[in-house]
Order: sequence, then structure tokens, then C-alpha cells
Amino acid sequence: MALPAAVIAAETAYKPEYKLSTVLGPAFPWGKGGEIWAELVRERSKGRINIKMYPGASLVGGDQTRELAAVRQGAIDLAIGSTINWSPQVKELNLYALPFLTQDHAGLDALTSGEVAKDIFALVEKAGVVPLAWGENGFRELSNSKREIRRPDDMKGLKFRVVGSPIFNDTFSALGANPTQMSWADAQPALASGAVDGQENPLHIYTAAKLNTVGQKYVTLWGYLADPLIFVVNKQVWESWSPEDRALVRQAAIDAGRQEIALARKGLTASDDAMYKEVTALGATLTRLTPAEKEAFVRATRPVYDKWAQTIGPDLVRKAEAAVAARRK
Ligand code: X2X
Repeated sequence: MALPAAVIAAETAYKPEYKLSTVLGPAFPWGKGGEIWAELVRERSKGRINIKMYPGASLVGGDQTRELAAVRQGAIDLAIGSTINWSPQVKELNLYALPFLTQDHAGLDALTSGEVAKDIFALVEKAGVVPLAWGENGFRELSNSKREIRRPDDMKGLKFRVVGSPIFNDTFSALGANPTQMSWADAQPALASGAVDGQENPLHIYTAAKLNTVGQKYVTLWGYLADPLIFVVNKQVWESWSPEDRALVRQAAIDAGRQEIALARKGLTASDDAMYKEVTALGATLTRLTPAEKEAFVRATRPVYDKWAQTIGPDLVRKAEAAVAARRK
């Protein structure tokens, strides 16, 4: 017997595959989070919603700063994106790139929950995509091939690969370094050839991408900022789903985000410092700054903070500062 037309229509409303964009693959917490999300959705939807992950920002030819626009336009169905990569489109996301706004996980949690998170999600939604949950890339530490960095002066003249938001150019210029903006795909060959001397990324990326093998011998723990990740869905795709499907995709994103954040922090906590040992075991010199040494970096980058606070919006920045301070108590 033929199926009623309404049943056929409902069934064909699902795409055979929903494309999920990430910058990093499953060797990294970020890509692992994508795998977990896809798996949870597949299980809970009993296979109705089939998500396939495309790491390397490959759906936008590796140009990670174009990812958000591609989700909005429908070339990408879902994404787990870094606030850094999307900040050229949503200027308020530069909040997370303000140097030394927060320097620990508690402070970071304050920026991805409560009023600040609500404001940020509203802005992401206004940019034309549906935000569902938070993840984390992590605190971005400094590495280079030339010398140990303890003072801003040590950065003078060094070429650093930076990510795709202009605030990073300002920060590295303020420290006396020469920043060059490029994608992660271009960064690795540039480090290998010596076209750039250094970069900044979470230690999980340092170890999984084996940055020691491209000469990155010196690592300074300065914890100047961390980029959260945001799980999003294209609006038309979202609206094509039933309320039940939407609820399960959202809950799966929240659950995957929680697991991903735990992976991103693994080995980087007071009770488990395995990641620092791993970096040292790879032969890198790991430099921890004293509070006074760190203060010199805070001071040197303060004009950048103040300038960008105007771009981001002074009200949002004040709200974020208050949220971070409240967590410290
Ligand atoms: O490009 C980077 O440095 C990375 C992988 O951390 C981001 O996508 C922000």
C-alpha cells in the first residue's frame, strides 16, 4: 500500500546528511566534541538526523573566518565555531579576545553563563544562526622557535602567526612583535618553513599537532585569553525540524559541549597537570610567569583592551568584568 502523502513529505523533509563544520578533527577536544554531538543526535533521533563532521573548515576551503557566513547562507548546516573565527562577523565576540579579561576556568565559566552568555547568544542569533550550547578551545599559550619569553621585550621582532581577528594584530603589535594573520591550515607550513617564528594556541593543540616538530621549542604560559566554542545550526534547517527534533539536537549539543569542555581542561587543572608534563616531555622549555612578570604583559596590552572595549560595547565589557570578578570572590 502506498504511504499517505503527508507521511512521505515528513520523511523527505530530512536531508540524507547534515554537514557539521569544525576547524579541528577528532585528535583534538574540539573535533571530539563534534563527534560526540553527531553520535548523540544519531542515537536519540534513531538515525533520522545524520550529522557528518567536516574538520579543517573544509566546507569553506579552510578559511575559518568564513564559516559563520556559510552557516547563515546554508552551505553549512551546523558548526562548532570558535568565537575568534566568528568575531569578524559578530564584533561583540571579540569580548573573549580582550587580553587578560579572565585568566582561569572559573572566570571563563562566568563569561559563558548568565547574563553575558545570554547577550552573546542573542547577538549570534541576530547574525542569522541558531546558537545552542557552549564548548571550549582553551587558554591560548605562546610558543616560538627562537627564545624563552618572560617579558614583552623578549617578543620584539619575532614573527607570530595570529588568528583571523584584527584585535590579535593589535595585541601582538603592542607587545613589539610582528603579527601575521593566517588560517590554521596555513599556520603549520608557515611554522615548519620558518616563515613565522611563533604562534598562540591551547596546549592540547600544541601536543596533538606536534608543534615541537615544527621548531616550537619555547612555550610561555601567559593564559592571556581563551576562546569558547559555540554550537550552532542554520536557521532553515532548524525550522525544518519538529519541536521534538529541535529539543533533542539542543540537548545533545549541551551534553556534547559539557564533555568537550572537560576534555579541553584535561591535564590543565590543579588536581591534574599532566598536559604540562606532556609538553615538557616533548622537549619544550615551559615558562611560567611570576605575577609581576605577567603584570608587564597586562600593562603593555591595556591600550588594546581599552580600544577594543569601545568596539565591543562598554556596557557588555563592564558586565563581563563584573561577572569575572564575582567568580573570584
Ligand atoms: O586557528 C587557530 O589557531 C585555532 C585552531 O585555534 C582556531 O580555529 C581559533
